[in-house]
Amino acid sequence: MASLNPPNTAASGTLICDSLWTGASLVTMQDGYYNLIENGVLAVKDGLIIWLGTVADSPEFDTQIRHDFGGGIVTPGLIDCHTHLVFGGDRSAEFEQRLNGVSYAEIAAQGGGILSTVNATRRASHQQLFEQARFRLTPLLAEGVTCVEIKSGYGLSDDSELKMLRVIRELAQNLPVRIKATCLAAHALPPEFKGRADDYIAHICEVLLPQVAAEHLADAVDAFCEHLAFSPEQVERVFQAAVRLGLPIKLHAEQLSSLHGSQLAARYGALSADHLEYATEEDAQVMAASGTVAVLLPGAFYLLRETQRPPVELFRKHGVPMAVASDANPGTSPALSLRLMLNMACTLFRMTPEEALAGVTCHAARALGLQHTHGTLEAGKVADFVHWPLTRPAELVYWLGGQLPCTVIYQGNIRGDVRS
Ligand code: DI6
Ligand code: FE
Repeated sequence: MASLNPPNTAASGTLICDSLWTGASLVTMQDGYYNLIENGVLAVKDGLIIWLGTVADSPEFDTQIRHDFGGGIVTPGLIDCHTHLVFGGDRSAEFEQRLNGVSYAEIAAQGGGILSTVNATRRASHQQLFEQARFRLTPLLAEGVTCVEIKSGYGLSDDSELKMLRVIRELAQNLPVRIKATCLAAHALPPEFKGRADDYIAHICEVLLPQVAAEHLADAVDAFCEHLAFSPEQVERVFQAAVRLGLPIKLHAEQLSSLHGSQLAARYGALSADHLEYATEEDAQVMAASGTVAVLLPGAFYLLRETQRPPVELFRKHGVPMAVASDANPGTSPALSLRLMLNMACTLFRMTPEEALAGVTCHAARALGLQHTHGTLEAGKVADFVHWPLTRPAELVYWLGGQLPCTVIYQGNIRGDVRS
């Protein structure tokens, strides 16, 4: 006979769970707002949140583990939805050159920039790339990141792009963090295809992407739509191939100039368009209509000493969800702190602390297609959450680095020292 009780409820009305978390305020981030539950209760079963609310509303719980936080706040696990964490070498020498007055475009034209990282990445072994990326992930994890996206795009040959994507998959298997892999083969023109950008695009569409899809090595496809990278027409061919293969799309758009790549991406139902310093009101309207997330990257803006801010007011006006990410990469954003990006999103881009926090939780989840399982504290979602020794959520954004979380709960369990 079918039970009259929901599956986790004993006959007495007691809720059966694996662990119960009490004694802190819950910053749920539901619908993009703090939606604070003071002195909250959070019940976890099978790695999912099965109940949350106030002490007053709590049912009886039958649980093995009771954890009293003794104060502080709890947020969803932080999500860094745009990174390039797998790469060989570093570009501190170029950083120095730029400070001596050489522009990013000039460095790229001299064969530096992205291509110098491509050379270093091609030379590096799978194991070297894995170890270096793990080393860079450590500080992100230490500050409460439970989900991260990592792009390829420094290989630019079949072997090297596949090597990068396999490294990303291996990181996902070995580290206590949810990792989404994105194929960014259309990041720059490889030297082998100099003067033949259309041929490289055709190669990506006809050879590389089908192989990536066949081996399930990527969760999305990205491209760099810019004068010094690929045109909207070329990007559209990549999108068509991605659609044929059933892969979601993302796009680096309007970072240095306005080519309306963000509109193109939105018309293809992209998960996100990223950077967007030069986005227009029409771009924002088309993105809003398709639910494409605007991923804002203050690290690259800061490092390039950009002066054109992304049109946050227009995204707000038209209801475009805004995410914030590190863009961690060796050239334009050697950023290994998402907390710092939160502060920079407010000081440089004029986002509010609540918007910035939504940008690394619920809207970041949406930018990865994970909005139904991640990004907020809600019953039914994965139990990724972070306990902070802070009194107000805005404190997370206000401090420039500093205080680390007390406890990170990943898939329902306390995450130990990520360095071991
Ligand atoms: N935009 C960026 O800021 C990075 N890639 C991109 O498409 C820069 C990557 C690099 O310079 O290595
Ligand atoms: Fe990027």
